[in-house]
Amino acid sequence: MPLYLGIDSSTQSMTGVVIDTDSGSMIAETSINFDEHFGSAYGVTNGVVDLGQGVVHSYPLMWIDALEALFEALKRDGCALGEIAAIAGSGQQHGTVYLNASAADTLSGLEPGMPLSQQLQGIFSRKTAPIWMDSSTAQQCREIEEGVGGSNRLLNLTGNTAFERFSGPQIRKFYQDEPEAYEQTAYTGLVSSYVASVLVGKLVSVDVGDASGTNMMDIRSKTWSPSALDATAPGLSDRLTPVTASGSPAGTIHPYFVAAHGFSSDCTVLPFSGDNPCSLIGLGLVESGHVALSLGTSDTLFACMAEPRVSTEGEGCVFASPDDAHYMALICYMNGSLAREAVRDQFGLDWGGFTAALETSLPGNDGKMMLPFFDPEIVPNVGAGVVRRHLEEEDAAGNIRAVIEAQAVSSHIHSRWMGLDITSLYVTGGASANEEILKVFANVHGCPVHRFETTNAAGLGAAIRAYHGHQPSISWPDACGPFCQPVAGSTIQPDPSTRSTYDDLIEAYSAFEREHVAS
Ligand code: XUL
Repeated sequence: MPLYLGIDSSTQSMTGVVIDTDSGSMIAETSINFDEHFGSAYGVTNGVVDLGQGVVHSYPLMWIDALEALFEALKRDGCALGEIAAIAGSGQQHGTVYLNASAADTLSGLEPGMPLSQQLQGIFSRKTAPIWMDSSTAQQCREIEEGVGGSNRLLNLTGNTAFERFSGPQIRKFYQDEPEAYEQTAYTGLVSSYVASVLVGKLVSVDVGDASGTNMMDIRSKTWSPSALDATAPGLSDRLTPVTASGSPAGTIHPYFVAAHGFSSDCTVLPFSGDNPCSLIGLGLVESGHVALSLGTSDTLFACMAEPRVSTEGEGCVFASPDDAHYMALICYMNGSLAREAVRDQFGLDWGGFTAALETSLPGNDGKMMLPFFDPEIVPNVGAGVVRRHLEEEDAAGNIRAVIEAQAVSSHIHSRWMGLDITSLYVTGGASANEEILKVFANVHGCPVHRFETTNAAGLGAAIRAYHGHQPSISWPDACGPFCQPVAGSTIQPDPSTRSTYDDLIEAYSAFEREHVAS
């Protein structure tokens, strides 16, 4: 019975997902919450330390304490770690870890009998790691863009303009603020490559999926871009190992884990990737045109693309897929549930009343429309409070349909840069339980919508990556198949009779948005 382990090293916890590929089932899912286990030892809240002025860091040593606690918890839950054939992982994206020249020897010489964190404490040239929540690097973003010849050059080169949370700007800031510590840095890695390095006992390269979130990888050649590295910090290429394919094994697990936790000495470790790229696999989005939409506090749309197309409007991010063939496009709308709840509350309704209002109103809403930007919006880029109504403010059913149609039409318009023929839409998140909402998305996109229930797509995606990495002759659709099925009976087909209504609405809404949102 081969088992595969996916480890999700996320912002607030370390989670293990174990799959059994004979039965096609997930047999364990266990999580170690950082605050609960290590809040007082490391002084973290929600897994991070907020150092003020946008500086948000975490502790690489804490992640390793959590890794050991996770293995013990999995064993307590009855999981036979010795039967795990391969491990892959997922890490919160963008965070950077800085190691000194002693790291390589310490990693290879790990001894059982002493906790890992005690053995590893001397390997850092910086004790903390800035993570994706750090927003203190605006200046470095501008400098990196200028350094490569402008933001469009960086976008076309790396797939993304400079974002404050991305790794390159974090590295540049470290080099500028702490030049001596930067000098002591022999290896710069990401959360993903760092955790994999500890498991293998050697410095593991950053994979293509997570390297895409650094502003430093050439998105087409999938290698570090010399000009982006030069614009980031001097001598940086000496502090990185080459980008690796996600599917090429990093090595076998270090004997420490065999002795201390009972792993098999044959257990293969694949490179870890970013959590969003792993979620792409965990939702089974392994063919171009497969798109997922997560309807949560914010709504996130992500898609599998054949080519690394970029958004010149700065509407999204592009990452290489860990299937080593496709690309991932990701866009995030701030006004997800927030907008749905604002309109529901305006009319004093519960979700039942909201749904009834959707049921009784007609597709196309008799031409009534709304721009529902109650909070600042990323897609399109507008400040807070841009709520424009082309309808009566007190028309409950009209407002409710208008907010859902605005969200569905916006997801259609603002995903055009991906150049995809959207053939299916997988919807997850709280609001995906609402069939009336899903009908609107199916009709606007003109494709079937399936509901997906997932608690940890990133961890599951990592486990599937471990399976595929260990048995590469299996196709990706076959590897994902048993684990990535929509909820039985949840598929909603588009209603062809609404096509022309929604074609008209797409036109009208685009014009309405252009009129009120300055580009
Ligand atoms: C993506 C991003 C976050 C982190 C969270 O660009 O910053 O989703 O990956 O873990």
